[in-house]
Amino acid sequence: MPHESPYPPVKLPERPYHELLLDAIDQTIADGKNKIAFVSGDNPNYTLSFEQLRKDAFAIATYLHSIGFKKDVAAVVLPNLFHYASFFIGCSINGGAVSGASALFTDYELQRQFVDSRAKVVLTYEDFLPKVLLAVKQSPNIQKIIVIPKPSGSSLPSGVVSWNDVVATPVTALPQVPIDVHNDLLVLPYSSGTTGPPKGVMLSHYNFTSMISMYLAIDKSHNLDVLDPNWDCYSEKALLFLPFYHVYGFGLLNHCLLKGMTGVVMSHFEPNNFLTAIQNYKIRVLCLVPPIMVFMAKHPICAKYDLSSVQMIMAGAAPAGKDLIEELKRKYPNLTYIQQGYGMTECSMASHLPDLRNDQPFGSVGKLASNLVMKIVEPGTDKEQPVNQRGEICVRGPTVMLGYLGRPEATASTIIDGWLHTGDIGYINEDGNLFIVDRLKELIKVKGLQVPPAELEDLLLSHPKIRDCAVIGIPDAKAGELPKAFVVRADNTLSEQEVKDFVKPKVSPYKQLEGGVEFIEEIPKSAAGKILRRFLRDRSTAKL
Ligand code: 4UV
Repeated sequence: MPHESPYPPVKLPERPYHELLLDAIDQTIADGKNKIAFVSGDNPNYTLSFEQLRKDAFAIATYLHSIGFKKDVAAVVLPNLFHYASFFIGCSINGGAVSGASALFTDYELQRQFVDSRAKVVLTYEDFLPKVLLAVKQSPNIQKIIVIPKPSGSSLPSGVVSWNDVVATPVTALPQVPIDVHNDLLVLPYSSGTTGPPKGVMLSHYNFTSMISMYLAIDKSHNLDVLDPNWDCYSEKALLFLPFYHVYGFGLLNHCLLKGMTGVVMSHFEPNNFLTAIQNYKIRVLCLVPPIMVFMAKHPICAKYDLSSVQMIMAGAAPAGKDLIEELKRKYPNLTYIQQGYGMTECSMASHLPDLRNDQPFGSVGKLASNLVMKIVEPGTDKEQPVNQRGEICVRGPTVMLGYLGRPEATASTIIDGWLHTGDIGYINEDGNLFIVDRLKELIKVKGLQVPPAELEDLLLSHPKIRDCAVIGIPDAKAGELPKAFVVRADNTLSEQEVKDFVKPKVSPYKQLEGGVEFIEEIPKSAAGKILRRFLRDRSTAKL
C-alpha cells in the first residue's frame, strides 16, 4: 500500500499564485509592522520596500502586456537580485512563466535554454549582456531584452530596454488575463531528471500554490513554532543566497515574501557577507546546502564572527553526513536543530520535510509532506517494498510537474500512472521517516547544483579526438561531488589538459571536470548500450 503523509492535509487554493502572493504583500503593507521586503546582503544601504516591490510588479505587468507578452515564457539570467520577485509577479499577472538560468551560464548554455523554453523575453543584468546577446543571436523566439543597468549609470546599447524604463511604465489598469491554474505555467526551471540533458520542468500555478501551502502549514504546526511559539516574522530576517533560479532558492524567496519577513538578498555566496549578515541580523534559521555546512564547520574565518543566534539549520539538495552534523553541533552549541529536507525540481520543491515535534532520527530527510502519497518500489518494477527495505522513491500528488516541455517521451518515462519516479533510492522506517541511500539516476550534484552527465558527454563527443566517453560524479569533501570524465581517445596525442581546456569555455564553473579525466580503452555498456556508471564509479573508488 502506498504511504500517506503523516502531516494533516491542507486545503489547496485554486487561485493564481500571484494573487495569493499579492494578498500576502497587501496584508504586510496594511499591518505596517515591516516595510522592508529586501535588504542587500552585499550592501546594507540598498533596500526595497514591499510597496515599491508591488508598484514595480504592476508596472512590469503593464509593460509586458503592452509588448504582447501573454501566456509566454520569460528567461531570467540574474544572480539573486531584488528584481527577481517583481519581474516574476509581473509575468504571472499576464499568465506567463519565468524560466530562470544561472548567471554563471555560458552563452552556449543560455542559448540552449532560450531555444528550448521558447522564451520571448529575457531579463538580465548589464554585466551579463555580452553573453546574453551572443545567445540571443541564435534564439529566434526572443523579442525583447530587458537589462538592469549597473548603478554607475553607463549607457546601454541600442536595441535593449532598460529596467528603469520598464518600471516607469504608467499603470492605469492591470491586464486581466484568465488563468487556468491547473494548466498554465508559473515557472519553468530546468532539470535533467533521471537521465539526459536539462529539460524544462512545467510547474503550474496549482503545483506551486500547493507546494507553498503545504510548506507554510508544516512550518507552522511542526517547525518554526517548535523553535519559538512566539515567532514574529515581521522582526525576523531570512538569508536568501541559494539561487532563485533553482526550486530551493525560489521556494525560500516566496516563503519569505508570504510571511512578511525581510529577505537579506545575496547576489552569490560570499563568505564575509554571509557571516556578517548572520551576525548583524541575528539570523536564527539558516536554509543551506551541505557545502555551506562544510564551510561553517571547517573554515577558520567563521570563528571571527558571532554566529550564536543560529538555532536551526535546514539542509537539502544533497546528502549531509553524520560527521559534518556532529562537528557543527560541537562548534555551535546554540544549534538545537540540524535537519534535512528532500526535494526535486519535478515536484515543485520539497516532498519531504523534517518533523521537529517528534524526534527526527539522524540521517533522515523528513516525512512526506501533506497531501502527497509515496511508494518505494523495487527499481524497474511496480513491486512495493516493505518498511525498512530500500527501493526507488516515487511520489504522487498536487505538486508533481505537468511534464517536461516538448518531451513527451521523457515525461512518460518519469511520470508513470501519476507516480513521479525520483531516481533516488531510499527506505522509510516505522515512523515514516525517509532515508536516502543512493542515486539510481545519472545526475551529479556539485554544491547542490545539477550537473547532468549527458550534457558534458554530448560536449565531449563533439571533440574530434574523442571516440567515446562517460561522465560520473566522484565524492568530494567540499563540493559533495565533482564531475569526472572517462574518455576513449580517437587520437593518442589527446591530453587531460586538452580535454579540460575544451570544456572550460563552454560550461559554467561548477560543471568543470574538476574530478579529472581518465583515459580508458572502452566505456563499459550494457547489452542495450547504456553506460554502466556503477562500474566506473567502483573503478574510480578503487583507485583512491
Ligand atoms: O531537482 P533538484 O536540483 O532539486 C533539489 C531540491 C531540494 C530541496 C528543495 C527544498 C527543500 O526544502 C529541500 O529540503 C530540498 O535539489 O535535485 C533533486 C535531487 O537532489 C538530491 C536527490 O537526488 C534529488 O532527486 N537531493 C535533494 N535533497 C536531498 C538529495 C537530500 N536531502 N539528501 C540527498 N539527496
